[in-house]
Amino acid sequence: MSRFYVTTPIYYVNDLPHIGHIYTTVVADTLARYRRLAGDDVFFLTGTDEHGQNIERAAARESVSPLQLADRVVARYHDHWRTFGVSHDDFVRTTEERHAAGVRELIRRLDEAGDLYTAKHEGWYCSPCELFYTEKELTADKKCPVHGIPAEWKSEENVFFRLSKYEQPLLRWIDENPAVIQPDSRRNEVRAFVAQGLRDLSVSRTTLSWGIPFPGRPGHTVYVWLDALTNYISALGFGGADPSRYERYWSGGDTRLHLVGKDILRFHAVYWPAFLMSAGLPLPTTVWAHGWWLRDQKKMSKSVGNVVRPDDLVARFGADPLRYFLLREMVFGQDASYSDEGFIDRYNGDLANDLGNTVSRVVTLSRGAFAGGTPPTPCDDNPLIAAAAQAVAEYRSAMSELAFHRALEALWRLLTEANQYLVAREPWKLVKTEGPGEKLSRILWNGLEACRIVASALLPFMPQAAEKVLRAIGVAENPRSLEALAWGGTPTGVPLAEPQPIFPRIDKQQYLASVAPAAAPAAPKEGRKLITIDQFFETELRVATVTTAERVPKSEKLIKLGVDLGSEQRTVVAGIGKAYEPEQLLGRQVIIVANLQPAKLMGVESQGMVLAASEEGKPVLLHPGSAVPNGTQVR
Ligand code: ME8
Repeated sequence: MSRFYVTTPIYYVNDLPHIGHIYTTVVADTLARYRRLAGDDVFFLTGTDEHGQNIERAAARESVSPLQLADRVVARYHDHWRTFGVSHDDFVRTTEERHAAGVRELIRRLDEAGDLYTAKHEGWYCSPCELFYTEKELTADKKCPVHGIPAEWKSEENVFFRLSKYEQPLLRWIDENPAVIQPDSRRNEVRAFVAQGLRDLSVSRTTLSWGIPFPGRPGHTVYVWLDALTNYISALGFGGADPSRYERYWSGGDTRLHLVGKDILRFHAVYWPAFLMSAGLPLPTTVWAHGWWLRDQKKMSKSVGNVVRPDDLVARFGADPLRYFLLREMVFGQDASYSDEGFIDRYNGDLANDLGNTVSRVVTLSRGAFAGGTPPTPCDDNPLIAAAAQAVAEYRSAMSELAFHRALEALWRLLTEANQYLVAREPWKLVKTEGPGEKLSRILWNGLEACRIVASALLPFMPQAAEKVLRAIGVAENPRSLEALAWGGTPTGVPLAEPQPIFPRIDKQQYLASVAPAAAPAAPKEGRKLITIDQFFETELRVATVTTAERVPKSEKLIKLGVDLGSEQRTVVAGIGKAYEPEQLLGRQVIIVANLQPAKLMGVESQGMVLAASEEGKPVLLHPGSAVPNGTQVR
């Protein structure tokens, strides 16, 4: 049994997950589920990166402590991973003591190896990267090459790690283990970066308080990347009282796989292995860098407002179609683009039609012909057997290369073959001409069997939907091993329920219209349209105090507010959930449009509207400059 350790990056808590974060986690989950089916001893780790200046600043902006901010965001991560069926074995937070213990032990070893020294450090610093750049690495106008914002000049006394000492060992490691950095193009990039010469790395900060105190260097805090990277072993108990998991999955493991986005490859393929070399610990066996998720071919960015969050998609389709889309659409090593049209086409084409319809067609035919159940006679001699064996072989080889899109393509080829097989044999005619005999039984059983193999192989990709397919075709329990992919497992003569659409087809035009951003109001042709004061006074604006606030389920934007208008209590739904947390709103005074016709928003009736200024799409609530009685009119 092979010991297989797989990790995602730990996510910063100054942002909520978008499809880029979800992608890495879904890849790790699919792989973990697959390797468990393959019989491996799997450990799958994810978590959150909670220290650093950016998080300190984000918390200060919201007037909460960094830990309060982190707790809130971590709760959202847990919700997301539950929704997405993510089967991680552990979730590490860098604010946990077990993590700090691991960091202290790693630093002790770096120090013992003579690889730490103190010196003055000056340079151009990008705070979102938490990294010093050389002048050459900055753009011509001294901006960060990643974020495009001006770098800050910083000068401070730091602890340095002798990274330069590991230049040759790193080159040897890369050359002797050609598969250690994937894909090859990225390995070449990393190799070239190391070969051009490595400068020692500053691994402490004196200007940062929100971090782990640097052992033995009062006033210094551990550099966030040295802190963060250590999660991969601290979570396993390295440096703690019980290192058994560390011994099982890291020092004694067979595969130590880090999945990362291409932007953080250097940290994982240069700094992290150098720290481990210095500490005398085993190195990762693979660092796998994926490409970038774009939206409509453009970089996603909060300021542009085009970041794809999963909430609306999940509320409408469930999590599995998004898991499928992400894994089917991104070709390993390349960037991929999300578009609403691309998503709905995959959903309707691959899931509703190819998978859903094939399953419901054979189930309906079997029920009709064989007393509401699966056919009585199986079949071990037909062209689908070879097609299935080939699809499974391709699937397995693609999975071992982490080529998820190819694994899915192989399964979809089998679905196509099964459909062609059924169309050529016309069981719907046969049932009328020959009745439910052995021939019909074999044909329909073969159709079900192809669906069973596809659904079993899809369990790692779409755990919930694949299980539904298996139940729909009469398989009572999920397979526990890849042996289920061999021909012959569909039970004969078991009852089949009436098929329910697993992926109900969605009208594409209606869907695209429903997700399109509201058209901007047409600009008046001649000048601005002016209203009279009487027209303005038709709008009744009043001051109210928020008494209750909760998120509307399944919506990222909507918050349901109970407000006190002095003479009455009302419920108002406000689209401010991306900018405010419910608990921040309690006790606040707000301005309400009090004579608006009630409207239902995601099933909740809103009796008014809360006024907010819109700063690049981000709502900022309006309130009176000093407290006034509830119900006071605004004019
Ligand atoms: O980098 N497409 O955390 P993070 C694909 N805390 N992947 C994307 C993406 C996109 N549009 N945007 C982000 C950190 N990612 C550190 C990691 S690990 C010791 C510390 C990926 O929350 C990004 O490439 O900013 C990275 O792999 C991951 O999301 C976490 O990003």
